[in-house]
Formats: sequence, structure tokens, C-alpha cells
Amino acid sequence: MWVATILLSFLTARAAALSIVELGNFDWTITSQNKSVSVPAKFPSLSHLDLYAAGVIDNPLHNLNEFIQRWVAYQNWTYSAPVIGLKSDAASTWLVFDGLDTFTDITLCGKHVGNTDNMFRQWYFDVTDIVSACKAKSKLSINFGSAPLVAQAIANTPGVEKWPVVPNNIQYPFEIPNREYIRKEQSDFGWDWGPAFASQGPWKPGYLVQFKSKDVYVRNTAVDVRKQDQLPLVIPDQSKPWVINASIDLIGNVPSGAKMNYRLLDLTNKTVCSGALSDVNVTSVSVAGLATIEEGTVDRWWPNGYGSQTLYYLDYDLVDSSGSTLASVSKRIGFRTIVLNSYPVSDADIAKGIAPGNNWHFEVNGHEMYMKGSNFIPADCFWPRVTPDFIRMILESVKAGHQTMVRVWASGAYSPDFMHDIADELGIFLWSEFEFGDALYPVAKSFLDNVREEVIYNSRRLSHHPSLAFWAGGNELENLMLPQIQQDDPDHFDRWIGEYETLFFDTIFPALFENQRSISYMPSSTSNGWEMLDYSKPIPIVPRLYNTTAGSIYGETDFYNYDSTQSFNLSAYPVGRFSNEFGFHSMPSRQSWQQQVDPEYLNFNSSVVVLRNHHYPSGSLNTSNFHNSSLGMVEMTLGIERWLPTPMKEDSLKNFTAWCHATQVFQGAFIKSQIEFYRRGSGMPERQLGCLYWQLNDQWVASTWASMEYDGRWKVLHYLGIDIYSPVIIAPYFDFTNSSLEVYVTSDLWSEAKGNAKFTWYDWSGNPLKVSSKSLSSFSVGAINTTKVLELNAKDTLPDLADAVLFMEHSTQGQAPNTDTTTTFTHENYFAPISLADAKLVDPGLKISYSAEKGCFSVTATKGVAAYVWLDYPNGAVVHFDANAFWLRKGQTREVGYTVVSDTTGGKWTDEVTVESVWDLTTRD
Ligand code: BMA
Repeated sequence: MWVATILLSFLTARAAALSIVELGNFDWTITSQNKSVSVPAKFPSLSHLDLYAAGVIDNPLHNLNEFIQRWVAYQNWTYSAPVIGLKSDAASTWLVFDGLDTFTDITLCGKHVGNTDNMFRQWYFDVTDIVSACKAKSKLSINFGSAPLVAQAIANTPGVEKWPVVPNNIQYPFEIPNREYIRKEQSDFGWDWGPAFASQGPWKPGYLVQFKSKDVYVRNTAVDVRKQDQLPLVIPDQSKPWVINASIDLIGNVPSGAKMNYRLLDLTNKTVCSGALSDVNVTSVSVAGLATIEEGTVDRWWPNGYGSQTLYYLDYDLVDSSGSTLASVSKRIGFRTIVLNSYPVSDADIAKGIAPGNNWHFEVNGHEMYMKGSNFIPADCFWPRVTPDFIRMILESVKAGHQTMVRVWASGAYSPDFMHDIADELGIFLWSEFEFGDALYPVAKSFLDNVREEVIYNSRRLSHHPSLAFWAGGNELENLMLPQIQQDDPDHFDRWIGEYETLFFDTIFPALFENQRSISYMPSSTSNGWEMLDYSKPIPIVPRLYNTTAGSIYGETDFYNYDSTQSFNLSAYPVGRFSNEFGFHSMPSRQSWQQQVDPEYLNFNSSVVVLRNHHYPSGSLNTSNFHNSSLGMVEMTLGIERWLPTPMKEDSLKNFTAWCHATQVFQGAFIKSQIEFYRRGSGMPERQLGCLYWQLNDQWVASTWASMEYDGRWKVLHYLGIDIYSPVIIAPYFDFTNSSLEVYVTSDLWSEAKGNAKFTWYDWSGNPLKVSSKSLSSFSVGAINTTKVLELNAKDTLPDLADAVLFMEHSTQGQAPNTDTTTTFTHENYFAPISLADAKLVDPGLKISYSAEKGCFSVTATKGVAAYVWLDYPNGAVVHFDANAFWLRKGQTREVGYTVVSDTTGGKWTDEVTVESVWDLTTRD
């Protein structure tokens, strides 16, 4: 069951407005351009959602509807409703929209109210005169222009910026072209993991606000919790007091003598401290003031696994000179510092063996930490139907996976407030980004002004959340788009880099830092970090760009290699300070396919299955580019053929099921080997301090990089991630070219830990093998470090590489961060020195039973070693097992508990749980 989310008072902002009516209470209709379609609508909503609810279109996610329903995006749609709740005694009336997607022409009572052109901004209009002059019954109409057509019109405007198209089209369209000209979710025009619906509509709530003369309406807030004198990207001084900069953005008349009072409460509503905010600054649109809280007065907020997530309420009021309260705000906040340390590696660190260059890692509350996590894509193609419960389910999956950080990728939408609320509670850092990715962007003044407003609104809105970790300007700009255009158009590179700096330094940086100082910013992920910080300059970051020194290491890495001959080639993995993206795609389960695709298409090579694979993107609007989709299918196929037994089931549905599953095993094993590599890097010269795999979640049923399927099912990768993100792991480091094997214990703990490691070799039938090796049975491993515990050459030592499996385990005594007790950490891992396609697998004789009393399954391998044991379950339920895709030795039994996420089978799903392993890929039935 999804845990119900209770949205508490921390979200409230009270204002003394005469009346606030949610536009969702109006009776809305959506009407097509030629008026042939006119059906009831919701608010907030989007065109596809309302048309689907009214039966005008089929489920957009069904079969190839993405391509068939293009006409919806190529129309204008009008949302209209009679206005209700208007008070006649108001002095002024405003319309406030928290999000309109994207191009609108708004009329009230037949009169023009305004136009909008950015889905990420909040829009507000004074309609007092229109309302008072309105004779007839008022009608509010919002005409949404077709975003693809408006984008095309902008692109065709004479004099508008164009980018070179040869030899590589730098603005390569995923499906619908021209996304870079408009401020709409970039992936709405297509991406390599999702469809292109380019829907339109009022995607966030809106309000009709009326005032008496002195009232104000709180339209946004900013609360920056930082250390005194803290500057962005500079390591904060932990001994300094906390400073809270609290502000309110208002509509209405802000009196010049306004004051602000605050109260800091713990979650039991006990006052921690209170008083007047100092340095109150009043402008016509906002009021801000400061509170200073001595260090030690409050407990700190820590991420998942590193301590408790202590939260407080900050209540603050705006008071006029006569003492009456004009507005009250309550925000739930936390006290923590998080900074991106991109300083040069110190001489002392170089002397310890760390490679020269610059650091690139996060420090939390003054502690270096290893960030483990993944990348989040928009939770759905249609945001208005994303519920807090759904996001909670995703973030609980993250927490269960020992992850501390999720990168909210840059070409979707800014996180909803409730996503940060949940992340605050669960201790998940959200690395946030401005919504630009994989393109060059215009620098026309109107575009930059529009972006500035978007940055100010969203950075202020999200500023109070302790889960907010970082702001990046956009996705893959510095290390992908710029080098590409440098190669394609070297003669004009100065121009392109200048434009990049105009947008990501001169525009976004000041807009962010005028509003928040506690959070670090880099113009791009991935980047080489900064070269110099100079706060005497208006833009203090001097970017490193390509100004590097040979032998030095800078910045983060991003790694995709679709050539499966290289999949487990560790020397091909990137060596860097942090890995913010790495991935490989896999199919969702057959069960998920059955939810969105008709039975006749449940075949690996069916037109529907292939065309829903957008890696590689079609680059056009229709299905003609089958070739591109097939390339991604071929990559998965070759991955299986090289590294796993190739499924050849007689029954077609069973064969499809096996192929889907095999792609997941390959993806899981490949990404796991990268995580092992990056984590081991914490003790290597690169001092690698974080890895976030690509990608966490899905927005439909298709082959993608996700570790979770659209309905919340965990893929093999998610289970392997949970295991390999454990605090102290044991993992192989194998060179396939010369058979040299090393095994490392890697620890994320903040102090040295001591343990024992044990190694046992088996043949696939489960008989122990006698193997001599140089191993350390007892070891110590340093804080966030790695230590080698075994070394041998597999070819020289093993009688038959095809019939050998190494079982490795450790038991380590150490202290979990922020505790003073000793804990025993254990981890087990397996390794086969040959591709499983060539291994002498045997039937492990798996048996499964279920105990309703204990609420767990019991799985035993009776005849041999079982690789990637997989508990599978039917449609109708979503279940997260405590473990899956694990290995078993002969005679070993493992009990597996579970959490039910949703269930429409009345508990009957437990009767249909099956178990298999890689061996089952070899059988025909
Ligand atoms: C990177 C990401 C995404 C993309 C993914 C897989 O490019 O930043 O843009 O979806 O890899 O190709």
C-alpha cells in the first residue's frame, strides 16, 4: 500500500486577502480550435488528460498512440469557465496562475488579460478594471497555442538565432523540433526514454484573489538557511551562527514601515526561539529579514543513513506599523550545509596519493561524503496526475536503495514542492537543475529576461528545503554540446562559448545568488568545475572549461558505451572525481508491457515494441525511422548474446518474457560493475566521491535506462543497486584481457573499520574448488576508502574458467556516521571469471515456498550455484522484495520478505510467485 501523504501546515501561507478562490472550483471546458471538440475539463490539467477522460482520445500511452495522437499537440486548445465567487465589495481583483503550459492568451469577460510564454513561471494579472467594467456574466478563457507550431514560428522568424546543422546537427530533434526556442519542458518534444506529447494546459493550480484596500497575497517565499557570511561554492565555517534569510513575495500594497516577526518551532510545536527579524528590506514586491540562530541551538538535518532528518517550522509574519498582521507564513525547514568542493587538490592530499587537479565532491555539515544515487526524469508525461503518494513511492525506493542523492535532470520540470517535502522527510538530497539540456540556447534579450524570472521564481520557491543540494545550469552542455560545436564549427566557437556564458553565467548565476547563498551552482553537469572563485567580480566563477593540465583530474564524468564487447572492460570506465551519469537501457518486464501494449505485439521485434524504443530517437514526427529504434534493440540483443545465455523458448510469450528479463540482468550486472568501480575510486588517486546511475524512474512502458518500471516494479538493476550501495562492500576488479583478479573492500564510513574477508571457489555444481591466492583474511579500511583483500590470476589458478565461481564475503566492525556505537557491516558478492554465455551453468534446482505466517518466501538452490535468482510475480500487484537478483550456493536457503506497494489481487499474487535464475535462460520451456 502506498503510504498516504499528509501535507501538513508547513505548506501554508496565510494572507489577509478578502477572498481566494481556487480556479479548480470553476466548471471548466476544453474546446478545440474549430470548436468541433468541447468537453469538460479539470484545472489543473493538460489537453491529453481531459480529452482522454472525455473519451475523445484513447489512452495516450497505449500501443503507438504517441504517433497517432500528434494532432492534439498541433492544435490550439481553449480552457474556459464561468467565474464564480466574485465579491462585489473588493478593492482589487487578481488572477494568479502557478503554471500555464505554455503559450496563452488570457481573456476575462471578453477583455484581454495577458499572454504567457513560460510554463515554469508563476503569472499574475491585475484584473480589477476588467471585473468592474464587466456587465455580463464573467467568463475566464485561456487559449493555449500549439507549442510545436509556436516554436516553429519563432524558429522561422527572420533574424532569429540559428545553429549550424553540419556535419552534426547540434540541435538534433528527438521528435518535435525547435524545443530550444521555448520555455517548455524540453522532454515534452521527445527524449530517448519517452514519448513526445507536447501537451498544453493549466498544469498547476490557479487562484482568483480579491483584496480590500490594505490586503496582501503571499504568492511565493524564500527561506535561505546558511552560515553567517556564507558564500556560494566557498566551504562554510561550521562554527559560525546560522542565519535565516526569510522573505515573502507579495501582491498588494506593501506598507513602507512593515516589520517581520518569527518563531522557530520544533515539530512538537515547542518554540526554539522567536523575535523580530532584523535588517527588514521592503520593496514593492517583497519583504525580507534576517534571524540569527546560535550554533548548537538546533539539531542538524542529515541525509539518509547519516543521521536523523531533524526538521523545524519557521513561522513568520508581516506586520504593519500599527501592529496588525498582514500575512503569515509557515515553512518547514532544516539546518544543514552542503557545498560543492571544487577547490584545487591540496599539496597535503597530493602527498597522500590523490591525483592533482581539482576536487569535485559534496561536503555536508562539514563532512566529505560519498554520494550514492540515481537520476530522476519527469515522473509522468503529464505532471498534473503525479500525486505525492507516487513520488513518495519513488523516493522510498531510493531510500531503500541506500541512496543519498537524486539528480533531478535538467530537461524536465522543476520539482513540485511536495517532492522536496518528501525528500526532506526521507533524507534524500535533490540535485536540481535549470531546465536546459543537450542543445545551444538563444541569447535574445526577451529570452534571457524570461529565463531570469523562471530562475528567481523557482529558486525562491524551493529554497527552504534541506533536501535541496545543488543547482546546475543544464544537462551535458559543457562537456558534450560545446566540444561538439567546437569540432563542427571551430571558426565560430568563440561566439558559441560566449553565448553559453551569457546564459549560464551572466543570466542564471546572478538571478540565483541574489536569492540564495547556501547552495552551490555550476553552469552545467557535466563540467570540469571552476578554475577560480573571485568574489570581487560580478560573476565570481571563472570556469575551467578546457583549461586543463595533463595528468590532473577535474570534474564529473558521464559515461555511456553501447558496444557490449566493452561492457565489463574496467579500463574503459571513466576516471573522474564524481560520476553523475552512466547507464544502459533494458526492457521493462512482460507484466508492464501487458499494461500498455496489445497481446499481438508482445514480441521483442514487433513494430510496437521496437517503435516505443526511442534510443535512438526517431528524429522526426512519424514512425518512418524504424532503423533508429532497431539500433537500440540490437545493442540489447548483442549484450545478451555476449554476456548471458540467449533465450530460445518455444512459447512465444515465454520467449518475450525471458528476453525482457535477460536485458535487465545484463543492464543490472553492467551498471553494478560500474558502481563497484566508481566506489573503489574513493581509494584511488582520482578520489572519486559519488556516483549517480542513469536513470531511476520511467514515464511509460518502453525500453529505457530506468531501474524502476512505470508502475513502480523494481527492475534487476534496482535490486542490485540496493545491494551494491550498501555502506561497506566487497567487490571484484577483473581484467578480462589478462585474467588478473583483485578484490576490494570499499567503505563509505567516516572512520577506519576493521574486518575479515573470506573467499570460497565453487564449480557451478556447487562443489568447493581448491584455489590458492594471496588474500587478506583480516583487513582495515580507511574512512571513505578501499582496500585490496585478494589478488590472483584466474587463468593461472583455476582449472577451468568456465566452471568456477568465487563467493566473497566480509564482516566488518565500524561506526556508522554520526553514531558512537560499533556496528557489524556485512556484504556478500559473487564473481565468474568468464561471460555467463560461456559458463558451464547447471540446473541449480531452485525451490520456493511461501509462509503466510512469516510473510516471506523461502528459496533454496538444491543442485548447484544459482546466478541472479529472480522472484517474479503477476500483474495486479506491485511488490518490492527485500532482495532479488541474488545468488545462491548449493544447499543455501534465503528468506525473502516484501513490501506491497499496491494490490488488486486481494493478496492472491503470493500464489503465483515463481523463481528462476540465469540457468532458466538456457531452457526451451
Ligand atoms: C544523457 C542524459 C539524458 C539521456 C541519457 C541517455 O544524455 O543526460 O539526456 O536521456 O543520457 O541517453
